[in-house]
Amino acid sequence: MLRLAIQKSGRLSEDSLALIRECGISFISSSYKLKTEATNFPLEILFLRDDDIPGYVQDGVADLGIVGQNVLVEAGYPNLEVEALGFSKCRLSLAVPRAASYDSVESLQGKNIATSYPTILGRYLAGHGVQANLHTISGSVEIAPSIGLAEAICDIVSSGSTLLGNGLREVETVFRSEAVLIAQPNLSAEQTELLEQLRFRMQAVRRAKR
Ligand code: PRT
Ligand code: ZN
Repeated sequence: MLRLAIQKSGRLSEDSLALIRECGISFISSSYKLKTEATNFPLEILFLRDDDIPGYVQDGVADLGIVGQNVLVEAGYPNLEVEALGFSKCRLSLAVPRAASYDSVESLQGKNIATSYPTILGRYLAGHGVQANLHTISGSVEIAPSIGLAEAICDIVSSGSTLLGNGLREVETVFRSEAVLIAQPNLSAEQTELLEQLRFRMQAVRRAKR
């Protein structure tokens, strides 16, 4: 038996459920349930907040998970990744107010930057020799410059319309992300065999879409 954790409700949920179904796995899902069991594969599905998924898989509470690489790497468990899934593609980018002067990442030296991704951003800035003051906030990062909290932000971008709507200009891509399948490090031989079956089916689903 394998326990797979997926996001309960959010941007990953629909595509995660669709992928499991496209792998030929049947289950009954209802929006209020926290877990469900597949009827034709030894799989239990847990519905969780995406931020909790890397930790649960690292600890073995869940055997597998589907989560964005941004959340996985920020949580500090990049080595749990076993398969890139090709959906929920986005990027973590630095942005500044449209009118602000900006030449390169060195322009951020000594500045205040608001983000929900202090680990990934801190590593990026250190790699460029830039020291900045990171303000970690968990949501509505894009309003930070207009309320005087920060001179720049670092947040997830997909179409770019949220930045535009808040008078911000995207200046650097810090990290590219997509949804990935993750697995706990201590699967039994039997579970590893099931994981390989699942990965084989996931790869076939992706190939069929190309
Ligand atoms: O409740 P829970 O904690 O489970 O969910 P959540 O609110 O933390 O996450 P959710 O559902 O918003 O996102 C889940 C994952 O989807 C993220 O971790 C990313 O891997 C991926 N993803 C893909 C995105 C986006 N695209 C995205 N556009 N996550 C967030 N956004 C937000 C972004 O934060 C910004 O506010 O959308 C806005 C920007 O979008 P554009 O299109 O205007 O650029
Ligand atoms: Zn979350």
